[in-house]
Amino acid sequence: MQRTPGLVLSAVIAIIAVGCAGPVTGGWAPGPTATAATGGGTAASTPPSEAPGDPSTPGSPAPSAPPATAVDTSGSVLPDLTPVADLADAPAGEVHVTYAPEVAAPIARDYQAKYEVRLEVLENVCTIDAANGVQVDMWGYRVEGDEAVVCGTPGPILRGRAGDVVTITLTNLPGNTHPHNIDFHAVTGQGGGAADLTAAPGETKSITARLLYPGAFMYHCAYGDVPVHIMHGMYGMFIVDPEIPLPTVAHEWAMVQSEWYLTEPDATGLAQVDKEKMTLEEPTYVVFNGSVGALTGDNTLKMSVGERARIYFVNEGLNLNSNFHPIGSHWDAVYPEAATLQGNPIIRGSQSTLVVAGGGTVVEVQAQVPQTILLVDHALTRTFYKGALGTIVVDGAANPEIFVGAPAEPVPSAQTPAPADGVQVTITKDGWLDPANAENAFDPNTVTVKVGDTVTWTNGDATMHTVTSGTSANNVGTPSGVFDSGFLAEGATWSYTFTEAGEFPYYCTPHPWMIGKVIVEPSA
Ligand SMILES: [Cu+2]
Repeated sequence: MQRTPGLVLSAVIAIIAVGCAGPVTGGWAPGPTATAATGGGTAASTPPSEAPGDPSTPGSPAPSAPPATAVDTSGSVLPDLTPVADLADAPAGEVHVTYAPEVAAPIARDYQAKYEVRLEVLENVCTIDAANGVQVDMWGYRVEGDEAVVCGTPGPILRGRAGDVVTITLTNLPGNTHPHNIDFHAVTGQGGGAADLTAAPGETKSITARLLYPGAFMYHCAYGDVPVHIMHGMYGMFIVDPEIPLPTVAHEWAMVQSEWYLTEPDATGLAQVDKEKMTLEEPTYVVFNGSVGALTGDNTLKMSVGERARIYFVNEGLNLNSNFHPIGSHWDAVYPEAATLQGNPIIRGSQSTLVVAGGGTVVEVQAQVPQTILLVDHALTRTFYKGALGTIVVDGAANPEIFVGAPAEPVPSAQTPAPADGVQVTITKDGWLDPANAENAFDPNTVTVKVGDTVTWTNGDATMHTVTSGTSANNVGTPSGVFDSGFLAEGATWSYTFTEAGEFPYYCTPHPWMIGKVIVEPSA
């Protein structure tokens, strides 16, 4: 078992909690090397010791002028700041807070303004895996007074514009049991505001901060044992629009990725946070927007052929990097690290983009053909076994210049299309959502046929499922390799002809609590 070095932990907590007005002493001192950067020179003007000179003249000096490709970071990329005293209030009606996946309209005004955001801390028991009835003691945030919101993970999606001044007020509700705060990665100042926003239950604190850099930034609680507070769900996103707005698109959405490290749930379904799993970086769940299914089924994202969508994405961690990928599509554009400042390089037409823990990205999808795009972390055990799945349902006209599918006839080897009077099994609508109903997700759950008979499954649900031979226990499926339909979209059918007697249990790969069985008797 790994243990947190107590000295390091307490030092981190001390710095976050009280800030550090003066030089840091002891083990946290940056050391003599830190002074090298203050000498007025740049790295490029000092040839590295291993720079090649003239090999015929040992010790000959390297060129003294910087190479022509030297990066110039001498100029400022910050907005020309309008003095705070001269700032007008943001226009009435301008929206600065929403809940994921919705984002506020882009802030496209051509001047800096000031505005206020008021948030509250929530501590409530909330469901994070409806299909299995798993609940956690969830800590998070909501907009002040928004009593319709009882589960605060992820916290509200904030939005402003580079150069704006935002006053953020945080109230820790009186019924809560822990102090909390917020470290905004969008904020320049001690701890991203965490020290000054630390509020005990019943307290209210405020900061006022200038948004200097555009992008999509994480925010999170940074109180006490910070990993534990983040693990309880205390995080969100702050979108800062650049001074020169990004191009207008048909849809903008917010997605966050995060991990839950949990014990086995008790008889009521309540799981506890598990610090050992957290320390080992072995999450129980990896999810988008806080819970399993937050972006699938009825919660799917939707767009039409010809439209373009932009996703603001933050990887809240706690620990894992994300390998963000759209199955069946591409990132038509990526703003790496969510650094949307005008002039930064943009990648066009990539497949997967790396999003570090505590970082973000902005990606754009161009809808080319009707399909269901699967949004995944392509470390795919996180998607197939731990929940990291979102979907974009694309409607519109097919385009055979781009894709011609044959969804009704996947007929390899022993599989043949079912006769009209063959045995039919339906994947029931929303059957997978209710764990108590999981054995009715395939209807009928058990069918008995003779050798040579064909069984046809039809997906009557809006979510993709599979028919995969094998057993499933504790939500871990073990394929037997006899048959596997692959993903079946809504309305799709798939058939398999049984050529041997026996019992053939099966399950759905992304939802392994969905189970069924085919009993094959010898033919007469
Ligand atoms: Cu907290």
